[in-house]
Amino acid sequence: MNEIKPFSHPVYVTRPLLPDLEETGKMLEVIWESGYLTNNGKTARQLEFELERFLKVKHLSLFSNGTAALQIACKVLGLSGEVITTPFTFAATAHCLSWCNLKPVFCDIDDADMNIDPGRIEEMITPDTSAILPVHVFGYPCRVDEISGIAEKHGLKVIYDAAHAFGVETGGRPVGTYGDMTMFSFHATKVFHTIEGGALSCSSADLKKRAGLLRNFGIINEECVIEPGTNAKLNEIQAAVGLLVLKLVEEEIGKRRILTNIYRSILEGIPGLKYSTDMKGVVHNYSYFIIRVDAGEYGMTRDRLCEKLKEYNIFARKYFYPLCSQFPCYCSLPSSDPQNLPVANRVAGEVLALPLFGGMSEDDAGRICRIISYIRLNNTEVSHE
Ligand code: T4K
Repeated sequence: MNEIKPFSHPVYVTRPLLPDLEETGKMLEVIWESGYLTNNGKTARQLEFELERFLKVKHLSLFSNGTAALQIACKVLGLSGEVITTPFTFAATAHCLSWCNLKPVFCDIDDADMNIDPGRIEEMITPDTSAILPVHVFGYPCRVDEISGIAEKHGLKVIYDAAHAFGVETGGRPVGTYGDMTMFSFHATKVFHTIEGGALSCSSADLKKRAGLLRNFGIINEECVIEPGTNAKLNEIQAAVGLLVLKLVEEEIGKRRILTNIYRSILEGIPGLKYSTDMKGVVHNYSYFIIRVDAGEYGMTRDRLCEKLKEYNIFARKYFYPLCSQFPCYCSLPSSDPQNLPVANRVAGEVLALPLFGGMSEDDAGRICRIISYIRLNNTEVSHE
């Protein structure tokens, strides 16, 4: 195989979807004229309305970020004691529990979808368990029906972390309609974003009302503050960016689908690499492209491949290594014992998120695959142009 040159520019795991600057300027002019910059303004209310339509959910509240939204969901649902969650997720999932004085209890994951394994949840339940916090990791939906069944049987609340699952549907329903509350992240690295931001989809108007109160200090009106809330409001400028990004999001998902299929078709021929495919009955959003490296078969560990890719200017990411259960703040919890989490510990050593964003060209996706193949066959240092 001919030598392949590194990219001349860094290729990151993702790049934010950027709306037209002139159009953004026009939106900002309107906000400037109004002199109204935050506190549940007109633009934020419009975005809330449009997202309810887009995500096909009835009661959606916007927040300053997904982490704050998760914390507020825990407060609104009055959780206490222990919450069963996955260790294979971003730090925010476990941290939101700690910030609410809740104890994360880590449950192992399913090798197939890398989500919490419903078959392992019941054995993690104790008299102190108040809820389950599953994550639709990389936008692949959890086994929601099994989770609902367990929650109902044991009287537990369910909050879904759908940070990666904007627009995803399963079992003929949008992900935001499962569980008591569902959190979406609108961080710049997400398929849909408001630079920083997030939302809660609530299963009732009452829950939405309470979440709205808590994001604004618990203020009912100028003379009545009903409970200790926080400040987790989305401002008007970020809401305006959200409205513009929302117009582009379907096209973005379409481009990512094409790139995903290019990755799949070329990587299929490389021994030792696995990747997820589309699931029957699921509307996907192609938020991440994850490969799993079998070191024995591929001839190199995931860590070595990740380092080699950097020599080609490709900045893949080891999402989600280390596991939350390996963090110093959680590693001494009984549920963090690697013997309790054999699948998660293995998977965390195999995964690598390859670059995936609409602004990437189809040629770039093909070239990344060829580099991955080349690295396998030529385990040597590269020469830069
Ligand atoms: N639950 C789950 C399952 C989550 O994944 C997350 C967030 C949350 C909860 C919490 O939601 P938020 O509170 O964030 O709304 C990134 C994101 O910062 C984080 O939001 C996201 N998960 C996580 C999976 O990815 P890092 O530490 O990997 O970000 P960073 O800065 O290394 O960015 C990754 C790459 O993206 C960079 O190499 C370059 C590119 N990038 C990044 C930014 C910020 C850009 O090109 N432009 C940018 O503006 O966490």
